[in-house]
Amino acid sequence: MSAAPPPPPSTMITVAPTGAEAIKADVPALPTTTDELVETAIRCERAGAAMVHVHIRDDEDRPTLDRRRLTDTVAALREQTDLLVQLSTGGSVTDPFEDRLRVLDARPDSCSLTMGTVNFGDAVFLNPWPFIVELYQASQAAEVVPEFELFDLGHVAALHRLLDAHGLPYGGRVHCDLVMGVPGGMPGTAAALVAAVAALPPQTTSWSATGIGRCALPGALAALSAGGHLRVGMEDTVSYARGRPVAHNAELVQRASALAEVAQRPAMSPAAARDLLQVRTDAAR
Ligand code: KMH
Ligand code: ZN
Repeated sequence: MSAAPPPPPSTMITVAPTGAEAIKADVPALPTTTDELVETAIRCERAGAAMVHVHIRDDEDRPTLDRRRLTDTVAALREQTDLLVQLSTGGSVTDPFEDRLRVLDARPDSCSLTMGTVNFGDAVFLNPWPFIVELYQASQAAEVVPEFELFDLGHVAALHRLLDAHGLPYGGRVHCDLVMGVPGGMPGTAAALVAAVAALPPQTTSWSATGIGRCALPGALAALSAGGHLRVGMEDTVSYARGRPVAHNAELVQRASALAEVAQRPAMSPAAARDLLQVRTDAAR
């Protein structure tokens, strides 16, 4: 176990605007079409986001990993914004491993890579070790920078094992996201965050935190105070405050930006985030 890296001078804000779980009919503000996603990305970039974590939907607003649609979405986001584009390889809990691996064919800057299986509400988010290794090696070959999604302390231990056995990611940086408050994963508390950060592998160069549901705000405050970056968005919470639905993802980014400013670690530009994560330069502007 190692000490956490020193607090960075600025904060990378990732927006996760859609996810695979919320249903458009229940949450009309959820961006599900490409046009809605691009409009969201533009507004979130203006509000301080540096990266967008993308799940796409089909014409009926259902989660999909359709390769053509993923490729077109990456292109549309690159054309209209400077944001780093991170594609989810988690998809939805029903997506087959084969489709999750093929996400890399869409050539994003970054991809999520979850470090273990976790109960996910009433479902199970499956990430067996052989799949983790295959996805990791595919990300190295495709020159896509992974963001290691850690839902539990066991996932932190699995990251030690992965890096020890298979070396550093493409680009040489190790960026983690602590996902806290999923029913089945670690709780969204400062104590859990501190324990997870203390257990991160020594190769870790940056980390962020994501609080699910009512853990969104406490998670962000704990992350800022412990030197982490932030992920916010309607994938993680559809409530801005008790009884007040999120009207637009940009509201959550604005709030994260304001908190980062108060913490004297203002929001980082996409260019600075490219440098932080060492994403491929042919994908950069
Ligand atoms: N939708 C969850 C089952 C990821 O994007 O990699 C998985 C998830 C994590 O959202
Ligand atoms: Zn996701």
